Amino acid sequence: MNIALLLWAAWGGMAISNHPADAVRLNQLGYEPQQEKVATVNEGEVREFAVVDATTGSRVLTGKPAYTASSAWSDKIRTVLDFSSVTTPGRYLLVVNGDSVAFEVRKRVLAPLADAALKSFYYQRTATPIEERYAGQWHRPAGHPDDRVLVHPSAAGPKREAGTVIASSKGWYDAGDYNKYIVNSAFSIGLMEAVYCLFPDYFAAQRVNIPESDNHTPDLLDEMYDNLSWMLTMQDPDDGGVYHKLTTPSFEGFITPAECRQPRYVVRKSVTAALDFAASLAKASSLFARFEQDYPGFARQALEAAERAYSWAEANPRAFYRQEQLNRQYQPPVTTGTYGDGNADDEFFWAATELYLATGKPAYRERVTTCMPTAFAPPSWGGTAGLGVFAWLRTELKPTSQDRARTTEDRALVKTLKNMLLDYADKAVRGADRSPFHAPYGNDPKDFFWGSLAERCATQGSSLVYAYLLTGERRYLTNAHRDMDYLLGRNATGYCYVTGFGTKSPLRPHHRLSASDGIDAPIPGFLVGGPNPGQSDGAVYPSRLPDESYTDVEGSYASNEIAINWSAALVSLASSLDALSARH
Ligand code: 9MR
Ligand code: 9MR
Repeated sequence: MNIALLLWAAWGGMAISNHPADAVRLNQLGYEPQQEKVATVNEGEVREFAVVDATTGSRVLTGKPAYTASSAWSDKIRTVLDFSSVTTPGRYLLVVNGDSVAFEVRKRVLAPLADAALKSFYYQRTATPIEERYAGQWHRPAGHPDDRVLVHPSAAGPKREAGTVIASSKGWYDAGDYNKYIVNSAFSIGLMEAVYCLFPDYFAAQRVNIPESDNHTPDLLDEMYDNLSWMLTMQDPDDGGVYHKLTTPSFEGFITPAECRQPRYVVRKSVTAALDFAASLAKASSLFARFEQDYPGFARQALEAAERAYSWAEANPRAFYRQEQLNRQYQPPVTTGTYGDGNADDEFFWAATELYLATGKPAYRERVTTCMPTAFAPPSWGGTAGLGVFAWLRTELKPTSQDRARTTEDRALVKTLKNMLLDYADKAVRGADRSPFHAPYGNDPKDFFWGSLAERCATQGSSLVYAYLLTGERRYLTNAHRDMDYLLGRNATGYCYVTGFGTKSPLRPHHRLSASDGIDAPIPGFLVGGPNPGQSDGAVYPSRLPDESYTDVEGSYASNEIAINWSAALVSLASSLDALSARH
């Protein structure tokens, strides 16, 4: 029977209208059997819907809408359908107003996404050839070797004069561009270290087919090592300070790495770079201690480097990265990404926390007290306090002999931070189940900005996972899944925002590697930045509404770029949800 006939039969002979084909918005990857299953009809009145078994054609459910909800910034009224009672694994069609959308119910439905999110880092590796047996059609020669990098005048010191040539190989390209920035690199590592600590067994079992997959170390740590080993080269051996970035003076064009000709520089040491470096390497030191076999000496080296960077930051607390100011003083001017930040309290909190947990030294503990956050916010590259909170919470959730939070004061601190996080979580989930897309994310215009799908939606989901683990209350986990549903298609544009996944996903991301490789399909597994009403890139957008300010064109770096911190946020949420579903 053809599909139209089948639907017609299933719907009881009702005429199929010429409704826009993507009116029905749902998670395009599918649903776990026990998970809440909800779709949003983007327009039109809905009286009834049906779920049909896609193989047999038999109707398994007839339902009425759960509720309608109007947008906070437009006159659009959406209708929400709940078909959670469909729990038998299989393929189905959701039929509504003559439209039909396929969906799947499957165990471990997020596993391929979690794997691909991690694998996306492999594709971003700069200095190793990306081989066909790991990368399939996206194989390519090694990119920038960075074995001859110049010390920029802004970074010169008595022992390393301007123009000194250093080696600073390996690590990941930051994003759609070809530069490497310590702040974002270390932050990305930090997010992944945090999720690793929650689910070590999950990551021990994960294989994503990278060159190191057969060694004794989990792939997640292997992948992080490529970047950590680069980070170590960004420390000035003379004073322990850390260069803010390794960059060309201006952004390269949309060419392959091999075609790039601009010189590359290490630029200015900064306090935020030093602290993010210290925090992520202190934690790496305790994680890699168990894998000496594959990475001999690294754990010790990482901790030493972390402590030196931290001391430098203590001595230079006002050394913020200010690119415009530097460009008035030094040649050549540098116009690439800034990761600028004029407040290092949150970086101090994260770094002092990880160094205290790694060493037990009282000086770090004292510093923690002086730069405590007053409220919880999901972590982002410019606001790292949340990573410090996650670190303290893991001492309660996953106590290990390596973490030294044992004193009464430490326990009291953990309790305070736990309450902060739960306070945030309760506010976040309020109203989600009456909202247009049935998610905690996306109901406030402030939810949409450069990179917000990762920096507001995915990290909110991960924060709700902590709330769930701390309390056992399922509503937090349900809401974390709802944020994932938003990312994967139940949203105002109908995009599944991860390259290579779902039925409608970004095809032209702002990504030099994808754009220059001669392959139509973008490299898979990347979460794009997403709707950004700033629209600051001169691209043509279909709408000015906050949640529809997205355009799948190469020129849209404000809405359609990819980036390692966004990939890390996807690794965090997808792996957490997949790990928890494997437990049920
Ligand atoms: O490609 C660059 C992207 O990685 C950055 O996020 C973005 C903002 O800093 O800038 C992009 O580069 C653009 C530059 O700023 C202006 N000229 C066009 C460049 C993109 O083709
Ligand atoms: O993620 C960054 C975002 O928060 C900023 O608003 C934006 C503009 O400064 O820059 C983003 O980071 C870009 C970085 O500067 C250069 N590489 C690409 C990053 C993602 O767009």
